[in-house]
Amino acid sequence: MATVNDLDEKLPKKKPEREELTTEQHIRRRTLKAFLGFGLASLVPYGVWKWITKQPRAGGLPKAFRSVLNANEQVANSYFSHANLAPTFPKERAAKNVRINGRDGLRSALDKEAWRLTVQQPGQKPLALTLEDLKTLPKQELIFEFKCIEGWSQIQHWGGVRFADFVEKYQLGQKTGSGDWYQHVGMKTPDGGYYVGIDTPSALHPQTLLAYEMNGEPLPDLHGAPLRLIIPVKYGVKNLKRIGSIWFSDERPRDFWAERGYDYHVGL
Ligand SMILES: Nc1nc2c(c(=O)[nH]1)N[C@H]1C(S)=C(S)[C@@H](COP(=O)(O)O)O[C@H]1N2
Ligand SMILES: [Mo]
Repeated sequence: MATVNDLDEKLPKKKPEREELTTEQHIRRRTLKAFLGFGLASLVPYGVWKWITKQPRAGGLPKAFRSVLNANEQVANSYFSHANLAPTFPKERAAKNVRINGRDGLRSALDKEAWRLTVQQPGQKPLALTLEDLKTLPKQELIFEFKCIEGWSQIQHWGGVRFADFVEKYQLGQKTGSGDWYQHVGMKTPDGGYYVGIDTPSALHPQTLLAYEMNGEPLPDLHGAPLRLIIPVKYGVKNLKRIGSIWFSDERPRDFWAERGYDYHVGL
């Protein structure tokens, strides 16, 4: 499914001399873009539409429309600055029967004792971490509305460690010397059957978790035991279950659903 974020690729490429456009011309382009965006938005399934229109407002427009206007990769990356937190809910609102969706990469058996989280980045010795290693970091709980691109959403309760804390503890993500951040984080299941690519700013968002608990209990297998990604600034597809390895790079990692026609960023 094409999403409104594809819009930029469909519009004529911006000319290098765009600095010389008058404000008037800029506004006209903006308006055209927004207009096309609304047109495309009308093609989304009703459930998704309802969800879009229910969203909190940002700058006078529902957030999803706002992101259509911001639909260029660079802006999208900085758009979810740390000030933009997904709404959270009291524990009692969290679903008891948590929906299961997607079993790619979960079909083979997994020996949880032997499981390790492998972590790689260029020029650094790979790490092989146990769940106990991760549990030495502060536990963070999050109750938020999980959203699947297929049109359903559910308030869910997750617990784990902040991705940002993990990165800090193991000194990951930044290049030796320059201190620049790698642009992307890749993740895949131990069998390689499911994989995602995340832009580093989204991975470092304070609500992004490496989760090992659901409703206060260890993760059930089909929800991604022993460790999964919970990333509220993205649709469900990016919330990889059963993480086997994580790597940092400037090359855009392969992404299971992007390879099947979905937008790469699927940001919210
Ligand atoms: N390994 C793996 N992770 C996955 C998927 C999958 O098929 N395999 N599906 C994704 C999709 S589309 C969604 S909506 C969420 C659903 O998570 P849940 O089953 O815990 O509800 O997991 C995501 N992570
Ligand atoms: Mo999904």
